[in-house]
Amino acid sequence: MTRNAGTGGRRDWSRSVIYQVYPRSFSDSNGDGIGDLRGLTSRLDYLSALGVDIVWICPVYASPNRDNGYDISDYRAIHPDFGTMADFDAMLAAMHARGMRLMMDLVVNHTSDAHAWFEAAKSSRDDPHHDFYIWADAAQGCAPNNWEAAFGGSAWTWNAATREYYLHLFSHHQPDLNWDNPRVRAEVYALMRFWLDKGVDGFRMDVVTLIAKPRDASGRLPDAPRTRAGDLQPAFDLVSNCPRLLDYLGEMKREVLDHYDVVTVGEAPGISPERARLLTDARHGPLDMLFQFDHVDIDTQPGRSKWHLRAFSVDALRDSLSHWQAALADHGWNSLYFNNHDQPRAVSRFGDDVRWRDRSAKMLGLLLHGMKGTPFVYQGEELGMRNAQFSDIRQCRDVESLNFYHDAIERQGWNVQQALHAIRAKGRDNARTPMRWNCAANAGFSAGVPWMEVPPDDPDVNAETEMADPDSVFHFYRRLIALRRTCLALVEGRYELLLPDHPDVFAYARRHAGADLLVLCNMCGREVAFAWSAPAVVLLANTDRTRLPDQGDLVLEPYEAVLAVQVREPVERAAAA
Ligand code: TEU
Ligand code: CA
Repeated sequence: MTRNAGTGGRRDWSRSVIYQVYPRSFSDSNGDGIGDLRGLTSRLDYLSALGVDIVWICPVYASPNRDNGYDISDYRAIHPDFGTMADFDAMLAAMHARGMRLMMDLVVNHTSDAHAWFEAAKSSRDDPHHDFYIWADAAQGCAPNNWEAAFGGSAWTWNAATREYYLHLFSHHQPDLNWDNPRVRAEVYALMRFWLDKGVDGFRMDVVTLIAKPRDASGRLPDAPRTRAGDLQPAFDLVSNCPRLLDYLGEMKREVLDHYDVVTVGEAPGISPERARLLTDARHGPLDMLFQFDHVDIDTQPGRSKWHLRAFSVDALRDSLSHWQAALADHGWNSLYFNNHDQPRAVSRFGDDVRWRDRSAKMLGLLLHGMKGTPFVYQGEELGMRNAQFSDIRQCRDVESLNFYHDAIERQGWNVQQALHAIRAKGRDNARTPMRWNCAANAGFSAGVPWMEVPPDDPDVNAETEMADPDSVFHFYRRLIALRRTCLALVEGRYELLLPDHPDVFAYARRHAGADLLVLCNMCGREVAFAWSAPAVVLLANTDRTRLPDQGDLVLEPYEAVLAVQVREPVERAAAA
């Protein structure tokens, strides 16, 4: 996985499929109800069977867990909940022994307010660590600007000891680091080298596009534009397009990334396709790929917070994903995801998790893995795990949902059911219920009381049952992942949208010298018929279809998904008939 910096070559990870583990909810080895590193290590054969080769683990560093580990108090220590550094080393060795690579979560836009740097910084304006963070005087007795925090309230909190505000784009327990300070950058590069020297193979960089803050001529952080709905977006759009971001990531590339075999994915809320192409251009870009957010905002009312729901439409999803396929077609590289620890389960969001759970989960997998980019599979997605159906706020653990619930009811006039309805649809806890391993108590996740309830889901939605069923979502994902290893058209084929106006079918081709692949996905629970005239042989489908007709109507079953190779020559046509 050597960086081909400057050659324009695509690293070998472009055939990889990356599996995301939320360690707290993956597998508990010691019965304390919390997933841990030994538990994860015990499940590596399962990941090998699925066929993934890079594993991204969410943060396992020392943390007060105000945001479940995205508030780090010591970057070089393992949180005791997850085990010891020896457990980490054993897990890494076990992954490498299976030909797997480990991607760690690098959270350096902010630290925990319990980090020694912040403990010192907040004590005095003269402390050597004071300018590791972003401070500003009050403006007419109020916060320095109108930025709001992603978890509610102002992005500024008053610090009495130094009589000034500090910035936190997330919770007030997560003070933003001052990347304008070269000492901060040097500390980050040193901690990156610490993990890379231990053999870590990659980084997922948490909100990396937010690290550089825009300042006006007077050095002030300017107000963010208010949206027409009046719901001020966190200043993500303003911040993520700050010019100095390219300087800082370019320095990180020169100082660290170019000296190791490392794969990087930057989490990029607010990023534009143009800047994404710049950041991930294999010829000179500092990062290998990015997580953009456009397609996971399509069911949010424009300009409002994610809790203001809007019906999902195939048009919106197709436009969003096709736009990014086109934007990064020649330079830059897409990550491909529907699920992660911050998003509701896609089968509940874009499929039908009651009547067509199995088939719509497979359809969404094929829709995503058929595209150009690197697919990410989030734990349980390969089983068709769905949202948790929370009925009481006490079932939730996420700071974002808890803050929203209380603010909506106490300040915005929502009632309990309205707030719970929004949390059932968009709450991050939907993705954080324990992984389902078997039919035993707690789905085999823990012998103790899990930190989050295991929803009373379908008893057959679990790894053991699905590994024994060749027609399961698990084996469908396994076949999808295997195809990416052998089918060059899937890796390099040019994306071409088909049926651009169909209200229910998302269809596209992947044009390649070796073969033209066709992906057809019916994204609704009804049969759909449309004219079709491209004979093809089916490679993979979530039904028993084997061919596509060379003329006449094609009828897709509810949530049917097909990956096929288009038949090109007359002689092939005859064979396919
Ligand atoms: O998420 C950044 C981010 O944009 C999320 O806040 C997302 O927009 C929101 O959760 C959608 O509901 C990263 C991590 O993935 C997230 O878990 C952390 O809470 C956040 O950064 C702060 O580190
Ligand atoms: Ca445990």
